[in-house]
Amino acid sequence: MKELKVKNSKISLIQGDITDLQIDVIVNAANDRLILGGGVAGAIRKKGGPIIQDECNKIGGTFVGDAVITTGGNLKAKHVIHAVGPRMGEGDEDKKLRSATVNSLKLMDKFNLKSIAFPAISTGIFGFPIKKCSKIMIDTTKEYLQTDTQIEKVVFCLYTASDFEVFEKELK
Ligand code: AR6
Repeated sequence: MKELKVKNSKISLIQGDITDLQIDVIVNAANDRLILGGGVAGAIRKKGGPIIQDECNKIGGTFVGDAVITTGGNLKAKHVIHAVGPRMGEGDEDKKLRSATVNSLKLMDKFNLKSIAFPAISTGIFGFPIKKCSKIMIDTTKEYLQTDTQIEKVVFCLYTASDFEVFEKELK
């Protein structure tokens, strides 16, 4: 299944590069210092331009499990939400991944934004297992969309075909 309706919203899956999406918000798999390194962050830095890192520097950093918002710079997306996922091995990883997902969705409602695309947070450089990530991120999103939200669309954008399959199985 590539799409699931939850109350008034929709969850969908797509395979590809998240920085190519035309959507209100794309999510960066960030670190707590908000320094854009490799992976998704590197792609955002390259395509979005230096203004995104500049705004991150002004914010300065945040805790693991939190999320902050900046402009999308030159990206097609209007904004980037920087969600700080856990590094595998630091402890309390599941709770922190759930929190990074919820706090991103809360920012959407705070700023009255309608559509958001997430990567598989923490599953690259930070080493979190993809299957567990798919369960945590999808369950958390379903629960959030059951509440009183004005988010219309949540996309999970998976980079590889195998990661896409894992999310597809979990959404069923
Ligand atoms: N579009 C969609 N997904 C992607 C893309 C892309 N362009 N590029 C990679 N992925 P990662 P993390 C997938 O490493 O593990 C950085 O240095 C990738 O295959 O981006 O949370 C930051 O600055 C993987 O499944 O994020 C942090 O310090 C997923 O996105 C740190 O890495 C997340 O991989 C964050 O590590």
